Amino acid sequence: MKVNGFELRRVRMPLVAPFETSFGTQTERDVLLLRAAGPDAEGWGECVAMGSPLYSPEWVDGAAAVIREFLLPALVPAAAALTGPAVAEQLAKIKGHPMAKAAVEMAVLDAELRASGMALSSYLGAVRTRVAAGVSVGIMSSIGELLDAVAGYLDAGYVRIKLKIKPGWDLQPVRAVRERFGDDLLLQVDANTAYSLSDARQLARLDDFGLLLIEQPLPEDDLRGHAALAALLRTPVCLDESVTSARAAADAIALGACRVVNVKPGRVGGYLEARRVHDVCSAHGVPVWCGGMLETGIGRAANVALAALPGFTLPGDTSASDRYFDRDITAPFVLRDGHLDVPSGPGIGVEPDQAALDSVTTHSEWIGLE
Ligand code: OSB
Ligand code: MG
Repeated sequence: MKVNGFELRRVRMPLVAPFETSFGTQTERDVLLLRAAGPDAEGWGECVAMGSPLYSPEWVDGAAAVIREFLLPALVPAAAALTGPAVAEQLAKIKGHPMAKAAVEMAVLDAELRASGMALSSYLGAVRTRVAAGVSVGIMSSIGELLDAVAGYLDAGYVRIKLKIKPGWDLQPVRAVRERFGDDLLLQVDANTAYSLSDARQLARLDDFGLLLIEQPLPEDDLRGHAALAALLRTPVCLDESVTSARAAADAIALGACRVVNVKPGRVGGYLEARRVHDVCSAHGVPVWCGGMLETGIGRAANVALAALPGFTLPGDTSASDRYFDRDITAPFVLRDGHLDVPSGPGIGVEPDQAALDSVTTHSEWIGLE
């Protein structure tokens, strides 16, 4: 499929409430969107890099720069006949920048699938038409505020709660949520690398609360530390930041560093590598779930398609649009009985609402592929 060029669009969307993690507080989502355009179809990609390099080394301005200066120019020789899988091949010689690469691949894959009339979910191998929705609940200024937020999400129908934790905000919020909502609540925690192995004794106290998992307690390059910690905990260790590829997932599993994996397509360089992470984990009997990066409806549509693969046996952080934004840039994803429907139209199956998109766009540029 021929691609003439890409529109890079920066959008700025206020979050419905501040989202605090161990690495910082976000009040808005500053997102980079890509539109691949060719004579046969156009397709959308969303870059999940955040405003600052606090979750991973990428950030949105840096992603825009690498896309403009290196990634799109590397596609030029293949622009007359591009496919989703060809994108990673063309970009392989450029080191790093998985989130930027993932956005480019997603836009091309979406265009290719729209041109051929196939849904991304079918292409990836989905086995479900709807996926169970969990929600990631930020660090709050008080336990009361946290309990009110969790109560609201449970009323809305979310089937699993993830609490963000950090040293000083761990046992107390977990205990409070367990006591208030009971032992049947599917509950897990995410530390975003905020602990060290010397915190093992404190983290082992979480074992009393029947958590589904503890996500990324230690730094991303500390697989041995996670393996040592996993041996000291009954709570399963899940990795997020550490799993940067299918190979990294295989290594982590072989080392005993995790029993569960959070799959984020941006973090691993795209939906095709995300499927390989899923495949490696499934081959080892390791359950996976789909993480989130506060995506707009564009990225959410693709995540929901991925989450419909057979190995995604745990509820993901694929929440409804209104958990993030007053107005999404696509038709909103809504919770029905605790689930989101997997889009069934061609490609990612959703379109941006032009008026909504224009109202949040802060910058747009066209990059032709000559
Ligand atoms: O660690 O999973 C994470 C959001 C931004 C960056 C990292 C993470 C998160 C979340 C929210 O937990 C997931 C979502 O609802 O999109
Ligand atoms: Mg995480």
